[in-house]
Amino acid sequence: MRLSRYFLPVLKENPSEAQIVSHRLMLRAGMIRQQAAGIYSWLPLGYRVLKRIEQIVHEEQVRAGHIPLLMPTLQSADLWRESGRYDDYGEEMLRIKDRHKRDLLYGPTNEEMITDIFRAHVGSYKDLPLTLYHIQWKFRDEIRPRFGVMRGREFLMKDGYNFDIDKDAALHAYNRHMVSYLRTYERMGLTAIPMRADSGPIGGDDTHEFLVLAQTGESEVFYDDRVTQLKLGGRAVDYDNWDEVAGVCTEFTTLYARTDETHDAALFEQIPEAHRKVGRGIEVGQIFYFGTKYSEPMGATVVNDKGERVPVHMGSHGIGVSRLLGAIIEASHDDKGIIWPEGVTPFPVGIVNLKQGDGAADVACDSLYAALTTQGLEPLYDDRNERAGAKFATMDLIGLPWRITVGPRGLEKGVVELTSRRTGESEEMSPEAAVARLVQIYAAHR
Ligand code: P5A
Repeated sequence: MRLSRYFLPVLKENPSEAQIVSHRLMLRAGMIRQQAAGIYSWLPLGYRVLKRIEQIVHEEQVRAGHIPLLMPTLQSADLWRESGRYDDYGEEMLRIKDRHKRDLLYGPTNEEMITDIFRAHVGSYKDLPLTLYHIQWKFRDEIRPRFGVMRGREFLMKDGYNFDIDKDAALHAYNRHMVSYLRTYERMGLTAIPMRADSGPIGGDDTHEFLVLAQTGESEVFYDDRVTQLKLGGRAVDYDNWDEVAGVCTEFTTLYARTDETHDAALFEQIPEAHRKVGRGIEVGQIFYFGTKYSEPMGATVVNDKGERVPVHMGSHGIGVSRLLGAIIEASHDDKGIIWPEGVTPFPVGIVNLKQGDGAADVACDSLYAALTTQGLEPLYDDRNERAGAKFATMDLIGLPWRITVGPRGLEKGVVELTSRRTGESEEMSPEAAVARLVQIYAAHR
């Protein structure tokens, strides 16, 4: 993409409405625009990151054996009357009437709708296990929408629902989600810690939230700091192997890590003092096992191997897709701007032409552009007639992890400069070597 032809409305001034750094940087980098309280347009740069995050979520869900579909944003109130949640949900639910005076709502979550799909089409234990998911906009009329996309009213969620024959099988689905979430967040460059939590209006006893540690987080968290060192790494996990999947979950949930909702002071005291930490975290996901809470009242049953009709055991599992942009920026920025992890960056690399209009520099930039694009690494090429300082400031603000700087002086020696946004370190090398280096770096993130 050539910056001269792109739409990147960066702001020079700090927007006064933004209280936390991620919100400020998303506005300044021209990623989002607020349309009403807690409701945002996704401008091209923000939209690219959102799509990258969705892509990683899809890949890891499919890897775990989960099946994508798409349910609508609007739902019939009748479904929610069946589960009993229509009245319980309260003011957070946006209720709508159509022209026939029928009650609709903008879905805050989809347990009822997926249960309806299941009961219409599945009748035998032979069709289990089954996990369906989608990535769809939700609406919750939050009393205090704030911090930009972090607590929106309209927000994008990945929500998945498992259907299993009994509790053990459903707990395996729960564990499988935990492992797939750990992989998902790691690919985004995040450390998200599973913490025992409270289930709220979704229901059930077993639930974990995934928290990214950050001063600006809305949840208070209590943890053994050795938990922050745990990594899945490139480990291949066989999602059909119950013991292996449970083993990974044990590894990640044995050290004490809880939100204030389930905090146990006596247990906390048992952590060696040097490792005992109280902090704040951003909730980027939550998984639930709730058994037959929806299948029983809604008649989602299957015939088991003894010929009896039994309600299925279910759980639901959510990732805050749009919130993740905020969480990643909170975890990865400096005073100049955003620092995107390679896994989610809107463009893998930026090209800065120090002397637009200089024949040699223009030709070198064009051929770098073509070579990177051929390798599947579409660059953002700053081809505007601007001062070098302004071009660097824009690149630093929008946070592409790598920058190639091209200027007449370097080209005389046959070199360009490859700079890491994270470390600020630069290295001179031939344009070909710079492309080869980037291909190598990104190979690990694709
Ligand atoms: C699980 C999937 C559920 O709704 N039903 C379907 C279950 N869980 S949850 O914890 O309530 O939400 C899942 C994740 O969505 C994000 N989230 C939000 N993101 C932005 N703005 C909001 N107002 C908002 N509310 C929830 C969180 O990341 C949460 O973990």
